[in-house]
Amino acid sequence: MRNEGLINRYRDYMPVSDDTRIVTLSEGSTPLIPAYNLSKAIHPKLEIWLKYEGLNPTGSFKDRGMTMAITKAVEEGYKAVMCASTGNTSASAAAYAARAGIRCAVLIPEGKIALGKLSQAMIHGAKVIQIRGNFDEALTQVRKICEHNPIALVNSVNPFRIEGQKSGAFEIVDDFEGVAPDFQAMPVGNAGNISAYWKGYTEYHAAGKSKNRPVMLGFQAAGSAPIVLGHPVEQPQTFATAIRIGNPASWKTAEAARDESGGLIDMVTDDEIRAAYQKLAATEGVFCEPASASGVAGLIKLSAAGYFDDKTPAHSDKIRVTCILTGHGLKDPDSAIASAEETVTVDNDEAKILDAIGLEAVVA
Ligand code: AN7
Repeated sequence: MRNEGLINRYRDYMPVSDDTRIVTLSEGSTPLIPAYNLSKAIHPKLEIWLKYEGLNPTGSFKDRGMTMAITKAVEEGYKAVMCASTGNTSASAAAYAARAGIRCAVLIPEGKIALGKLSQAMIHGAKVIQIRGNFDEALTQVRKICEHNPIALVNSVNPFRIEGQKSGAFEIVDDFEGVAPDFQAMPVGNAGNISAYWKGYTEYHAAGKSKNRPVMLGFQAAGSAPIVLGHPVEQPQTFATAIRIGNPASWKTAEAARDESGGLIDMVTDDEIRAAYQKLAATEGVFCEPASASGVAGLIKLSAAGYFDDKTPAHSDKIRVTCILTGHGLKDPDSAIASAEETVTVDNDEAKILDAIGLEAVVA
């Protein structure tokens, strides 16, 4: 069946009417991939599933929120939208605004967004403005501008973004035929997505569509971990630029998701994120961007600390965990190249090529 987008798929749960003109790029319905090798490597009881959000139309989960936010902006008569972004929101806003035929301006921290994301915002025709400042400062500025001008704010402080993004939880429960996973691990940046997933799981549970709700495990980068530290971080740092955020807008709702689910929000170092990023690509064939690997990095950290040892559920001998891989690896080719073995260059000669391959080691 053709994918008509997540608003149509989950219409009963979305704030639209029969008259709403839906702006969609056939987002959502992304694959849920079993991670056999990772599961085995991390903990004998874990059954890890990867929700590959990089396969959304602009390569990240942001499209779930953006189809809803742009649909409503058009319905409300806006001719322009604006956002602050660490990259993916700007790429998604630019694409959906282009499709809707409205204007888009994005404010990004100068030099701190991945190349693929920048190229997307540019080619979709957004006005791309780099500021000398970080994401948090950009968001403060955009909120002010949108308050005083006829421009719709499409960051996740826009409640329609959360409505769209909650569909990720519906899809997971539908894939598992009416049960939520025992745990869900995911990155936390501005904290909209963990809030949205919890809302989705909660609504589906209340509607009788899901037997249970998962324990939510959120992970910030250690250099950008305001929720873990309990205070904003003025100069957030991490190579996972998507989550280089020091003062998350959805801080309170993320804490509520954590506490109501009996979960936690912890931090992982850049080294831990990089190791998980490489492992996903090299042992599962799944290429996500660095920030997206922080959920897997978190699972590795928790497992090593014995967190899962007493968590086997009564209904199964396995602990089922979903990891939300929020963005595609191609978003950030620089990080991939910097994290992988260097290429080699040799003459076009069979013996030299075999030597470079190290054939004996390969076929042994
Ligand atoms: C790949 O694009 O904030 O906790 O401006 O791009 O909902 O913020 C991106 C965030 C995780 C964190 N993974 O999600 C932006 C932006 C990826 C991301 C997050 C982001 P939230």
